[in-house]
Amino acid sequence: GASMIAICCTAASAAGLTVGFSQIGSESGWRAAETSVTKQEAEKRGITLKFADAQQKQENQIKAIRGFIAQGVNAILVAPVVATGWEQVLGEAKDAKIPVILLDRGIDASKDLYLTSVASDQVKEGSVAGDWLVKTVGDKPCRVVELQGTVGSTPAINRKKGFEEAIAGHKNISIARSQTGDFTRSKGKEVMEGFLKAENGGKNICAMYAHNDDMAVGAIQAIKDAGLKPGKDILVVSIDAVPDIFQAMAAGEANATVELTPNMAGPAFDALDAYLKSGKQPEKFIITQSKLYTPADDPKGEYERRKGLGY
Ligand code: GYE
Repeated sequence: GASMIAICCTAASAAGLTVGFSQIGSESGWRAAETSVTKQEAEKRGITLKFADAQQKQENQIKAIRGFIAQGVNAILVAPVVATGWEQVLGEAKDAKIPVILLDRGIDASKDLYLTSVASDQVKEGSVAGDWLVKTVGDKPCRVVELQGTVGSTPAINRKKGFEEAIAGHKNISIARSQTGDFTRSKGKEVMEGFLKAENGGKNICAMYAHNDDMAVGAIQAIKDAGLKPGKDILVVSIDAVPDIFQAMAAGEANATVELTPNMAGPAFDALDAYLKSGKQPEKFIITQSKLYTPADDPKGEYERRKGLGY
């Protein structure tokens, strides 16, 4: 009722707000960019951002959220490292009447535990990657190796699902091996080394699908170390569109990436501002766009353009 609106809307506009941000870590170039863009977006709006890096551990995220609640922040942003285990701590934020906004990953919990979630359609990202491979290989047999993201994270689950849906109708394309590289370059390289050894030095591998560009960049190094040409002997398709994948594309070492904007915080802060000012309930899921890039899309220009975007 009106009194509720009155209570919720006494808060000033975004300026003067204090927002806690529980960030997963900096496992990838994309996440480092998300962090710098979030800080820029807060600065632009006069928001005081309290930043906590969890070094990839959910228990550190939960601790950080409890700290934000104790400090009485106006709102909490969280990029949830995995999909499960959030009910308790988000229930505490709800009891404290502190709105929570999810960034770039989802959770398996009741939607009334968060104001909104700003993320890409990760199933679509996987199917855009799969569709590209289907179009590229035609009916040629193609054994694929897959580098999965962090086990139990929504991007890893959904990007696998989307890719498998896209190749399902094409019996000539199959995923021969699949393992997590935890979204990092070093793990991506290490897991790819294992795939190459297991697949006749890589001669049996037609394509590598990585759930993010950082693992793909690590895998590209492993392919070169094995004496093969990434982008030619083994096709390389991944997701994020970070500058370094465009550098690889320009060198003919990568073939396709699906863009993921690092600016999740802009839409998040806008939704928060409208909610605090006028009690406006945002869409539960604010979906960012996914666009395919290949070497036909001026990779050198894309590299330069993105270098300035906080990467
Ligand atoms: O693709 C990857 C990061 O959660 C969608 O997390 C995000 C993913 C992104 O490690 O680079």
